[in-house]
Amino acid sequence: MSDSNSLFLKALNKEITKTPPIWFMRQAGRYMPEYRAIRKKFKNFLDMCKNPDVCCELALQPINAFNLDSAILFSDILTIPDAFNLGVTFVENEGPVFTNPVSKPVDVDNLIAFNPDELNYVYEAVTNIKNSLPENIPLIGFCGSPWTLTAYSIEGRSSKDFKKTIRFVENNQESTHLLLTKFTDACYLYLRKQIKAGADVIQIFDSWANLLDAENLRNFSLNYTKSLISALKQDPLTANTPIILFSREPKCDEQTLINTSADCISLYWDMVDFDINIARDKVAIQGNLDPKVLLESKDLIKEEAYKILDKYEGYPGYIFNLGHGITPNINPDNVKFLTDVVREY
Ligand code: 1CP
Repeated sequence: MSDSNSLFLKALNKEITKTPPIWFMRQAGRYMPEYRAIRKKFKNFLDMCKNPDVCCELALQPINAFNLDSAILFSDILTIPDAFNLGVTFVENEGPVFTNPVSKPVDVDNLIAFNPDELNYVYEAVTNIKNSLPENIPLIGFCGSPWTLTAYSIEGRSSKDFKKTIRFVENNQESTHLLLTKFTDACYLYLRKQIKAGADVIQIFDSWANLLDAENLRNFSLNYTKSLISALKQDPLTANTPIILFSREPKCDEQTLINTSADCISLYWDMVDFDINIARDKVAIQGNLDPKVLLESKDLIKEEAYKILDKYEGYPGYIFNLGHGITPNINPDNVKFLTDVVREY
């Protein structure tokens, strides 16, 4: 795909665009009636992710409904722990539950070797989606950051504070580093295959970066994300694929995020003090409307969207997005309205 045809690729290339490209984190999901209609045919969410034709249909739903500037692969970040045989299931109203989590250091030693071909269903979905999209709409592939995958794999479920994970990390630093290394290697092989299958852009979700203090953030999260990005940038097959890093409320400064060598930083909704003058000409910026705004009136949605648009106006490489994913309680009409507001700004 040539950059000239895609607003999104232009912005990732740090160009000023006439109107900011727009897509939404979790743009496919339970808030859409057409998603729920398909979802109810599957008991287990992961079974749905393992069906490439269904993933293709789901990834296209928001493109057809809102005419967005990018599609994102329909899958989940927990496909990698699933391929490590940690027994990932999704429990109704509870989220992910691992039947076989990492509980002690020996569990890390005994992990099976990651075989990227176990996730062929993901690469097939990528190819199907890519073949179904208009030529000028790029496709984002993704993975969880090594740290975020580690947190779920130790905790065995979602949690507000990931206490079990924090305790494990404090008591077993060496094993934690080994687990992070295994996930970093797996992410590299996984993303490489997504790109080979047709992904135009990669987003790395460090959704639990907020659990770590400044020193641990560097040790357990950013260093591994940086190695992952570096491996992709050194590989001729993946070197030119732009990488977006979403890091939730990291306890670090702007330059530290820029130093990961990501091409774009995706800002969490409350990262309002992030200084774009430090980031200018170094990275593109994506974000960061508070998703809760989409629960409000149209007037308020417009007002809040304009605050964001005013703030980033003229920034070389700005992509409009939410500061976290769309939640199931959001009305799709408001998503359509917001898209129009951004386009007409
Ligand atoms: O039952 C259902 O319908 C499941 C809901 C759902 C969906 C639609 C889950 C379960 N995952 C997904 C898809 C998904 N997940 C996508 C593709 C859809 C799109 O973006 O259009 C992506 C990119 C993800 C990424 C993902 N999964 C993240 C990172 C983004 C973020 O929100 O920070 C995380 C943390 C997950 C884990 C996950 N998957 C699903 C749940 C309920 C959770 C746990 C969230 C938590 O711990 O609170």
